[in-house]
Amino acid sequence: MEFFKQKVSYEGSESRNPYAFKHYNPDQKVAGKTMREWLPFSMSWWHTLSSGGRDPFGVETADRPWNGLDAMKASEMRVEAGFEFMEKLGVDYFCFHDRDVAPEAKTLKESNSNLDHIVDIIAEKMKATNKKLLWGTACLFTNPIYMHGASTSPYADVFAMACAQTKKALDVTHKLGGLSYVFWGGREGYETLLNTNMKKEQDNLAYFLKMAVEYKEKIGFKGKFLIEPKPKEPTKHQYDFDVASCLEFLRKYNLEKHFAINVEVNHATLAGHTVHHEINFARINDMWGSMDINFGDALLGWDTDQFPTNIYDASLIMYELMKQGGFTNGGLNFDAKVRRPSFTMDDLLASYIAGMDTLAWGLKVASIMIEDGYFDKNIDSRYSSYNSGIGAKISSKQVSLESLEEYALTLESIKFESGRQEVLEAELNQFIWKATK
Ligand code: XUL
Ligand code: CO
Repeated sequence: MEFFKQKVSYEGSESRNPYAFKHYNPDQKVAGKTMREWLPFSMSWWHTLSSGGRDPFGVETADRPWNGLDAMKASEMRVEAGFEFMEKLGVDYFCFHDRDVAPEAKTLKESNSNLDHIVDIIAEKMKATNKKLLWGTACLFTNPIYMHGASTSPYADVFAMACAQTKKALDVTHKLGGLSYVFWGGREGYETLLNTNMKKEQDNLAYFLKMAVEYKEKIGFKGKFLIEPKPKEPTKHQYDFDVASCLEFLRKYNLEKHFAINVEVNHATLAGHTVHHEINFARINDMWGSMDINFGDALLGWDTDQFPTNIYDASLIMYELMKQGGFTNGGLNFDAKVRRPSFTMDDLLASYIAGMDTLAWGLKVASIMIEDGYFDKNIDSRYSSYNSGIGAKISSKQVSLESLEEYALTLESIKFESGRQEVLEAELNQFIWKATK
């Protein structure tokens, strides 16, 4: 059975074919590396294969060949479709939660055996196609037992179940050679402090992560552990609010050297940050590990998980990625879903093409920005007062409040220059324009 209409190829920026790349040309070199190397794209199993477009007001709309099949048969068919999808698009990686790939059963034992069955099929497919696992994770949020939290549940039995499920998800991620393993604390947060012991919950969350680190070392899993921040949804207060609060948490519990951050664009938006802020903050702290590359909607206050088509943000994301020199254990995972009315199989293909093209175009913009050096030069000159005189002494930490008071008392005026924000933003537009030519 063939699931998707055609193999997607690069036709150049003049093409009007929705099933062709206009910017993503995998073998094209950008700043010494191919686009394919800069952009380790990953298919999210859950949004691409498992989700059907259900929302709080209506059932699934997606027209999928596995609709109505027995759950295990549907899971097997999804494997076929997923690998054909990656092949046709030229996507090298995929990501999954344990429960996206195989159905959850009544007992953990049965769920584990369902998972083993599908993972064996995935392993065969990986061998045959050379596709790789970017990361695996455990779904610690859909099962009703997690209604009060998983590792932060007030119920010790639930804590145990969360640990058991994580152990198994780590085993299969290790078996499939995952580059990383993600912890997104979907239910790790709270609604009201009137029924919550926040200290106990945070201590338990840290203990859970510590045991995962120990188990990782025990089984010899070489992948990176990633924390994915999100400020709210499903709970009102999520413990992994944003990059800064995750870092603070990891440092408090001495876990930081075992983790990096998986930054998700829409989660940054929900935290009231730009994604540029979040990745820059992770990068300057040597903690930027990977990226979930969906975008939100400026008018909606929830996680809409849309495919990235905003070239302005894509350019800034790629600017940070190039400054980091690329990813080592990370990639660009399309944690994005088609809109509910985009219900056909071909919509999946067209949406990934739109997202991949936007990021490839952003990469071209970023390489021109870096080569030109305009923004770096501007920032260097803005801070140049720290290069000589009193500034040099401050930079080399040779001052005190007393010596600075002595200096400040002699100051007659301070020389300022314009911040030129509007000029800089217009310049970014020019780089975007240059990259289209
Ligand atoms: C939810 C979300 C998750 C994580 C993995 O908002 O982003 O899909 O990426 O659990
Ligand atoms: Co995500």
